[in-house]
Amino acid sequence: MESAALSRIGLAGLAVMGQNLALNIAEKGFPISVYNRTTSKVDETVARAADEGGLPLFGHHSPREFVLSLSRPRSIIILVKAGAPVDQTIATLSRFLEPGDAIIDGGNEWYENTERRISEASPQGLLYLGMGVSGGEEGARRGPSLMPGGSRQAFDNVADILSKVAAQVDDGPCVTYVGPGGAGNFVKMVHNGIEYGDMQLISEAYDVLKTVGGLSNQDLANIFDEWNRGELESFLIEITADIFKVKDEHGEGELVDKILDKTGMKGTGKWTVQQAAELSVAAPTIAASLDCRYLSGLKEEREAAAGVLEQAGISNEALRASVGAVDKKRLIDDVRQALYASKICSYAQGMNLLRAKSQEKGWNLNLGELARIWKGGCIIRARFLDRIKKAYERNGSLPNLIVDPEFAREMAQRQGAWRRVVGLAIGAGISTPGMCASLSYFDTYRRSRLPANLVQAQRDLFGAHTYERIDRPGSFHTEWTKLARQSEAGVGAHN
Ligand code: NBP
Repeated sequence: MESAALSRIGLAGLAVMGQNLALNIAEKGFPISVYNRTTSKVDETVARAADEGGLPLFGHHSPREFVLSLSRPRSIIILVKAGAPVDQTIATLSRFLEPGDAIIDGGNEWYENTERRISEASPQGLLYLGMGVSGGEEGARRGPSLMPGGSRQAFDNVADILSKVAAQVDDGPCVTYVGPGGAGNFVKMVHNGIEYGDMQLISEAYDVLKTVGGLSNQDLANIFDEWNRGELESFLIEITADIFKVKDEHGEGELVDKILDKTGMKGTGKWTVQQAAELSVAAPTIAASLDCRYLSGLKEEREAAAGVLEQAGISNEALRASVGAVDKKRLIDDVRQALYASKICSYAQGMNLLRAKSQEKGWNLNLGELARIWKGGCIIRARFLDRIKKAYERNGSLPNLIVDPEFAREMAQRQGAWRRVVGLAIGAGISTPGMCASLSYFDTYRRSRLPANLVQAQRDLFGAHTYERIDRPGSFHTEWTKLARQSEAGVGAHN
């Protein structure tokens, strides 16, 4: 389309995400200019806009013309590969930008890169937003969840556009000003960490139902469809049901059984676990999902290990047989409950990681509002995010989702089923690291007395690290070895 007037917004980077988001913005009635380093993608996007009924989208091959085609103050969304390509794109465009103009990086960027770019942009008077975008190709085109953080002014300049472009749910568009600095990227990173956890937990539910319950792909498709009509209703459950239905075009059976069991990853899950460790926040379910991806990558080693251990007498069949026959109907219901309870623990970990970072950085993150903007558009969108939102609305300083009265009740109702599934899986030799990590997290968190007393005693014995007592104030050190020897010799401390 020929540009008659200046565009309201620009978008640079026209791969999968950029093209679709640009078409979405144009479709919502905001004239948009687009640019890409490789100009054929500009032409491709312009052609798509024409095909889709002549959307107000204007392509530019030159960065200068692209920038000058925007009304001021200018707002440019960048959707290129994270890292150096973002710096290169900023360098290309910023030569033509003027004070008050804004750059909005929509990539999966490391939050500290955004904070560096905010300070680099500010001497030129440029505003900067790091905006998490979730929902993949379909979300970008039909309505993503948007997590913008950084300059409040840059957000306000495009708030009307973002609100229309984002997914819409019952309580508004799936976008909010997340917070200053790299808050938007950090929130997107944790979203992805939670996504790793959800996917791992679903894969464990599948494994238990298939291996212990003997369910076929058709049964699994039906069950996941049914689950998607209840408390587990979510995008990931819905797509999982669909996956079980797809036949293999190259042979018998369903495609899912022909897929190599090696999971890929791009890094945001690893960052989430690294940040959890940095902030001393326990995130065992997310960490377990990351570990599982690493172990899945060792396909050849695992095959060799299976052989060695089978020779040593560990057989899958014998382990499976050791748990005996199961009541399928009950197993399916138990797994549903175990999945739900495990999910709550995983989200509790992610939310607590967000809160810890918010406190460290002074971001003032609103956890209930973040749960709300994840209700639509993004990969972890789910019915139960509304419950999380409400839990934080009831109590903004809730220390853990598990102790919200409603979630506490739900955990209590499901813990029997949850323990049965984990116990059964352990007995049958089916690894369920996510469900086990969630259950251990739950049991560790809810027990007022842990065996940490013994660890403190050990630390004091070998390192004189001292310990506190439960019955009197102060810090204490004991000559443990000397007293133990005296005790052995019958010369106890009280003699
Ligand atoms: P990619 O991450 O595959 O990046 C391709 C784009 O980066 C192309 O436009 C390419 O231009 C541009 N680019 C590269 Br590579 N190096 C460049 C450079 N040095 N200078 C200028 N441009 C450069 O695209 P994507 O999958 O659309 O993702 C974009 C961002 O959104 C990423 O940060 C990604 O992590 C994030 N994200 C992706 C998804 C998803 O589902 N794909 C979901 C959510 C977030 P060229 O055409 O000239 O090579």
